[in-house]
Amino acid sequence: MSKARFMTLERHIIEGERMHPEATGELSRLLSDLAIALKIISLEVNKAGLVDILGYVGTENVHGESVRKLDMYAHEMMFKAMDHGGHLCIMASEEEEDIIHIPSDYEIGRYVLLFDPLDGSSNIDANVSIGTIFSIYRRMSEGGGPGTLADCLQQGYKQVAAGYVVYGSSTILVYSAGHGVAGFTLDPSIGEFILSHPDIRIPHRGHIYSINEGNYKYWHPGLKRYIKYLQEEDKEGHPYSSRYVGSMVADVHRTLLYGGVFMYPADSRSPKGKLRLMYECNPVAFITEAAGGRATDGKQRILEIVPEHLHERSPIFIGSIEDVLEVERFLREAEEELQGS
Ligand code: AHM
Ligand code: MG
Repeated sequence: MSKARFMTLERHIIEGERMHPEATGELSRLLSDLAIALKIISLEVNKAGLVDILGYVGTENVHGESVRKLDMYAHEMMFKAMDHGGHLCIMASEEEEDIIHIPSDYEIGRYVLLFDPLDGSSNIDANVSIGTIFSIYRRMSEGGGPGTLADCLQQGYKQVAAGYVVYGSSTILVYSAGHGVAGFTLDPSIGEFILSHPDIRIPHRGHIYSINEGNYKYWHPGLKRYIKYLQEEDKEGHPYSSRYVGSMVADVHRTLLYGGVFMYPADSRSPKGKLRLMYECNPVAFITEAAGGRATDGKQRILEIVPEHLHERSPIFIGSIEDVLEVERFLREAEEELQGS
């Protein structure tokens, strides 16, 4: 019989808490509530091909993109699972323009939840992996009243915990409270997240790059040069392989496990890139750093960016420390050349 310990997400959280006698257990209860929402979304994502849930719902989200029904469903599930637990003072979602208050008949808590309910939603119809991303902060505002926009606009390094779920060939939840990163695979037969990746460490260097190369024409010259450099064959470990799912959660998850670099850069058409700082970049940067990796906007650490708007975007270069440092060097050197010319 296998000697492996059967560790559910619930038990893992409780055991983690025992190591911090000062912990009140509130964060654990918050995460348990969250896990319920994630299981419900996972179930619905798996059913998506069977029921009339695919297709555009006919409205646009705050970024002007078409919203699909499943996005809205995931958004509502997150809200419904989290509004009444008494742990949160405020929420914000990629699918909602304004901050989301806790209904007045429920208790107000000490934590702040930001989430992207369904990332990579353009991939839904093709059965390609999609995901949910979340980020938890402590409230900054004084008193026990409703949370504020300022509670949501905190720098990423202040996250208490962050995680993402990939709805892929199986459903996996990857989570960090800052010390180490653990992955839990959903066992659909018993409806439990089971610890499958106890201590995820990203390799210092990988051999995979991940970027939407269709945008090549619009890139910074340093980035063009870097990608060509990765494709050369006379360097050790080169040429790199190229992988791009087009769902950030899936691309970041692969990068965490295998190493390499995932990039969504700024370009001449999108000076701030595409991905959202608060819902996408910060949580994956928090997890990647906790796994020993690096995440920057090409110059600055993602987790130190001071946010100004709930839905602002940021370029991102994330993954193995040596790979991210290398792309930063290419960008810097090309920039210096441009300044000097
Ligand atoms: P979404 O939040 O609307 O799903 O968009 C975010 C997604 C990311 O998951 C992915 O990395 C990126 O968009 C892909 O963009 P592109 O199609 O421009 O390569
Ligand atoms: Mg998204």
